[in-house]
Amino acid sequence: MARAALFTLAAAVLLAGAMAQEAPDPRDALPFDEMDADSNGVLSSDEVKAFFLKHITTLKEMLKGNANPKAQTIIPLLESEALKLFTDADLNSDGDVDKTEYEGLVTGDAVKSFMKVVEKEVMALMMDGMGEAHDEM
Ligand SMILES: [Ca+2]
Ligand SMILES: [Ca+2]
Repeated sequence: MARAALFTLAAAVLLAGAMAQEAPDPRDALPFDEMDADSNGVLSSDEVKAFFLKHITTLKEMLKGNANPKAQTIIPLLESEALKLFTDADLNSDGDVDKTEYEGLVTGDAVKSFMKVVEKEVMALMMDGMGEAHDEM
């Protein structure tokens, strides 16, 4: 299950990249409606955290036992980078990311470079982890 969920995330990121070479659409990886858990039209930092925690927990399970030292450092890195993206996106600093601010985020460059890092690092670790997993079994 965990593996399937992470594949969904990775696939969404990769698919977004594959669909539009230079311009992957971050909306596919960060669906506003899914992140807006209470459907009030704005993303609170708690909702953003919950969204990433859900995916990061999955990622943690995937990388458990991964011998690559990066497997241990990538989680807090992704977590802080992701939260920073949303802190930066909150242009009027009211603590929430509204639809306009979200549009600014998903059309900006910061989220694109973040997605590139996720794509590259996570996929590399997953490939690595699969080899390790077979060795351990
Ligand atoms: Ca909300
Ligand atoms: Ca705001």
